[in-house]
Amino acid sequence: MSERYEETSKAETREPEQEMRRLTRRGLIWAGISVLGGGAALEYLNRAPEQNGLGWPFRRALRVNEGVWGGLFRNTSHAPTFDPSQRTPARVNGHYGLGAGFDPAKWTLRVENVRGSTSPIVLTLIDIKALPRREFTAQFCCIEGWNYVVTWAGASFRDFAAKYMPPARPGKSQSPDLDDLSSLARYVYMETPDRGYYVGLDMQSALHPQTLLCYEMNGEPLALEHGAPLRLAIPVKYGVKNLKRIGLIRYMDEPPADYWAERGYDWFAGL
Ligand SMILES: Nc1nc2c(c(=O)[nH]1)N[C@H]1C(S)=C(S)[C@@H](COP(=O)(O)O)O[C@H]1N2
Ligand SMILES: [Mo]
Repeated sequence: MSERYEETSKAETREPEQEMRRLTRRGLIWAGISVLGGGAALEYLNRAPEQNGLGWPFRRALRVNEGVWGGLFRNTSHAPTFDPSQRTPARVNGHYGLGAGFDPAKWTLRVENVRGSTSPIVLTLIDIKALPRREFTAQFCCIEGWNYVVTWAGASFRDFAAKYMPPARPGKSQSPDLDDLSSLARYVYMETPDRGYYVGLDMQSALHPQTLLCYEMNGEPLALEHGAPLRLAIPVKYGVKNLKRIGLIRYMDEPPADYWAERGYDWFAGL
């Protein structure tokens, strides 16, 4: 049974206020870059000394954006969705944490800090597939500048979190309401079974209705190179956050480690 994602053509129906917010967000990115002004600046950027692998003016723009994006981002704005006929050929990128010698048949998912549970929970794909199946077609964007349009299917992280609840934030009541973000642990950390790749997510983005624990891609079971048996599909973030081969999900209140943030990229990595 397929519960199709019903938010098609959000672009046309967007509220003016949302549209404004989106434009503001875009504007801030470009403002950050254009402060330096024009082509000469671009050439300068290319020659700027590297700091964590990025020229420092980029680092600085990213740091500013990180600050404003979290505040501007709302769960009410969706990544645009497409008709499956608009799919474009998928690419494979990023093999960290996807070493050989992995047996998807023996895979389990470990979940730490679930509310009301004193020890980690161990799940299988059967548990994930027991949650409602969600499917939608969206653009997948790598920060390297390429993208593809892809149909994802899986369980929404939101449904997962409703069953395996994040803990209450220290000092807050045990409200079962996932919309009451201020009462929940702030972050979600995910890593591959071998810990070779890992991402940190803000709780709001994790609970975004389009964030999927994904086991199908373009109508087929997920291929190993795309993260079988379970990957994250989070279209409100750049590709880097779409962790392939999830081995662990950990609710956290401290900012989690993040593979590419440690190497100079924006921790938030929102689109
Ligand atoms: N385990 C793992 N997941 C990963 C990566 C990786 O190196 N290892 N790379 C990320 C990046 S940068 C991109 S663009 C996407 C690419 O996903 P795809 O190969 O399914 O297109 O995977 C993301 N998830
Ligand atoms: Mo990427």
